[in-house]
Amino acid sequence: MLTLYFSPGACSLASHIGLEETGAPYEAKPILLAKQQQKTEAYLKINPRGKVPSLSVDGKVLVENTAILTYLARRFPEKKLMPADPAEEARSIATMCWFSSIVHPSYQHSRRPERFADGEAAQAAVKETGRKSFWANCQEIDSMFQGKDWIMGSQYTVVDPYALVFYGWGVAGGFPMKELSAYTAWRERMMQRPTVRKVVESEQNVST
Ligand SMILES: N[C@@H](CCC(=O)N[C@@H](CS)C(=O)NCC(=O)O)C(=O)O
Repeated sequence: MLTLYFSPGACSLASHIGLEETGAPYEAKPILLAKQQQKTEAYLKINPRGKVPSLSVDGKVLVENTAILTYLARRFPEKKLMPADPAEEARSIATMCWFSSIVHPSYQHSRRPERFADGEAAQAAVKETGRKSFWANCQEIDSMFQGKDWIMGSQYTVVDPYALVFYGWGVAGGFPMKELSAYTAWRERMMQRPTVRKVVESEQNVST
């Protein structure tokens, strides 16, 4: 049994779409960050770090989008969600590591500076630096789509749903995402996939 713990609009969207792409039956359980449900005793038993996503596989819990998405691609090889070539697979994993270690934190700095510095002036500086870095990262993602259908090339992979998270955050954060023409055209391609649309709509319908 596969159970995904997610919060609407959070980075768990990547694993949620990845799971939907497998075609396997699964249960999606909302953990509402807005209501601090990630800090409840019950959820901390599932993921002691109090983060989403978590994927329970027959009771064994996997965390971190990069690990979950790699696991799903490997477990369902017939869905071809990762390149078969080992070097291309490594490039895909490296891109997800960059998302997780650089792009995601840059957005966090811009949205939650109080987590990284004390005092108004320091927080304003963290926020400003975060906004600049996040925008530079989005521009880099845009350049990765130039001349390609999907982020890793001609094959749709689990890296694509991860890239969708940052487009959504960019829109929510008031960044001029439409200026990023390749990223925007790819987002439209993503939204034409029934799997992606289904998950995005299902997350929008969760009452928060
Ligand atoms: N690198 C982790 C990041 C997980 C993470 O930070 N998730 C956020 C949501 S985007 C979260 O659960 N935040 C709750 C909190 O920090 O209290 C991953 O990709 O899974």
